[in-house]
Order: sequence, then structure tokens, then C-alpha cells
Amino acid sequence: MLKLVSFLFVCLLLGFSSSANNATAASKVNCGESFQSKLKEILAISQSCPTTYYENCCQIKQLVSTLPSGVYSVRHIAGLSPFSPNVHMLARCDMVTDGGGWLVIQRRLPKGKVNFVRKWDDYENGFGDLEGEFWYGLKNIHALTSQNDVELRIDMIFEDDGSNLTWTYTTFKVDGASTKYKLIVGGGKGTGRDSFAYQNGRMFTTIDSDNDNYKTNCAYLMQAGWWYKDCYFSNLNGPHTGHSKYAKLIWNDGKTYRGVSNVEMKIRGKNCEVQKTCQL
Ligand SMILES: *[C@@H]1O[C@H](CO)[C@@H](O)[C@H](O)[C@H]1NC(C)=O
Ligand SMILES: *[C@@H]1O[C@H](CO)[C@@H](O)[C@H](O)[C@H]1NC(C)=O
Ligand SMILES: [Ca+2]
Repeated sequence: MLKLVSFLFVCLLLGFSSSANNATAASKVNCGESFQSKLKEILAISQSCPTTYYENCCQIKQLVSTLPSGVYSVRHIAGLSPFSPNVHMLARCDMVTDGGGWLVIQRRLPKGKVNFVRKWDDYENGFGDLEGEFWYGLKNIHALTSQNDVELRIDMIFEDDGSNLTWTYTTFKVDGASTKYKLIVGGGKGTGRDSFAYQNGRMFTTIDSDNDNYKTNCAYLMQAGWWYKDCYFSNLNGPHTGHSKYAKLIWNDGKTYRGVSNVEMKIRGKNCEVQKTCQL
């Protein structure tokens, strides 16, 4: 299971604004300081008063533009916890790509060892390791994409020649459990075939829950969970080593199905204004 460690914090520091969006207290952090001490101070402040600081990857990036990509505590997603909004959960943030501030919802690494052939419950709740390969969970992705308009970015590296491909989407939503987490994606920009948009409008299918158009179960055939139609042009949760040509981590680039070694699917609020230089 994904280590979505949730913990209840009580903000003990007086004098901090209660507004989650107000970074006034952060003015303590001085741009002139070295990166390491700045980082230490941010982490210390955030642990005693996280509600003020760790709203999402974008706000963390806004706070200190030099923070590295990695695992951070973010404000708990509305609706998922009785303790909301004071409960926090962990998320992987990409703080580098195109200005940073991205929350990573799926990640694959070369020869990764995490098993992605999983049942519905696991795809719903998330699994893997935020420092390695993981799936952030349909419940979480639904919550994150329904409370805020987000853009989606998919970064991939191909197995055959190590070249990379990026697709970006101006629309990305994952509907709720009642529609089997239907995919709504549009505004794709990239090179070659838009192999993710092909899955648009499809429900999610896993080995034990067949919601695809094909006569048998695409998840079983392709060894993953995905928004299969009949079945796919992309299979980003597929196994690194296929036991058949198509039951594999794959992307169709318009010419052919190509094995993929690295993937990150990441989202960022459209209202996220990433500051590229430290302005605290
Ligand atoms: C942030 O806090 C400062 C100082 O308390 C206040 O002047 C300002 O209006 C607040 N901004 C927001 C967006 O709440
Ligand atoms: C992607 O490929 C381009 C062109 O070869 C290269 O400049 C860039 O560094 C690559 N990016 C990544 C993340 O590998
Ligand atoms: Ca089917």
C-alpha cells in the first residue's frame, strides 16, 4: 500500500495567519541565506504549522523556489478524511519541470520492481512507494481534479533509444467512483499520436473489474489497470517486461507501439503561478 501517512497536526505557533494562502510568516525566510539553512527553516516551520504552508506542491514551490523534487506533506484532500482540513498526506512534487509545482500521480522507473497488476481496491486507494514507482490512487486523483482545474503533463522516456516525449493537457479530470472513475481529458499538445486522449471518456478497468469495451478484460490482457477502451494506445501502468507484445508499459507514437522505461504523470492547478525566482 502507498504510504499515505496521515497525521493530525495542531498548530501551536501563535501569530501565524490562519489563512492557508497567506505566506506572510514565510517572510522570516530570507533569500540571502544559503539553500541548506533555508530548507531547514522551511521544514521546521512546516512541521509545527503545516496548514499554513503545505497546501499543495505549487504553494510549496512558491514558498521556496529552490526546493528540490521529492516527497512533501500536503494539505489533506477535502472529503477524504474526517479530520480535514488539518490532516496532511504525503505527495511527490516535481519542483523542476517547467517551473515546478507539479503533484505526481503516477511514476515508473527503469526496471522498477513494484507490481502494477493489481485489483480494484489497490488502484482506487493507491500503491507503491513515493520515492520509487507508485500509483497515487483514483480516489485521490478524483479529489484533486474535481476541487481545482488542473493541467496534466506526461513525461516519458522510450526504452529503445532513450529519447523523451512530453504530452500536456489543458483538461484533465477523473470522475468519481459511481462512474468507475471515468477519464475526461482534452487539449492535448505533444508530438505524434495523442495516445492518452484515445482513452478519453472511458471508465477504469482492473483485472477484477471489467468496464472496458472489449469482449474480454483489457486489464487482464494488458496486465495493468487503465482507462481501457478496446483496448488502448497507451498502457502506462503496464509491466516493464511484457509477457506478450502488448502486455507491456507502452505508448503508441503514431508509427508504432514503443516500450517506455520512465514515466511521470503529474498535475498542477491552472491557477498556480510558479515564481521562478525567490521573492520571499
Ligand atoms: C495576509 O496577512 C497579512 C498580515 O496579517 C494581511 O495584511 C493580508 O491581508 C493577508 N492576505 C491574505 C490574502 O489573507
Ligand atoms: C529530452 O530530450 C531532449 C532532446 O534530446 C534533451 O535536450 C532533454 O534533456 C531531454 N530531457 C530529459 C528529461 O531527458
Ligand atoms: Ca471487456
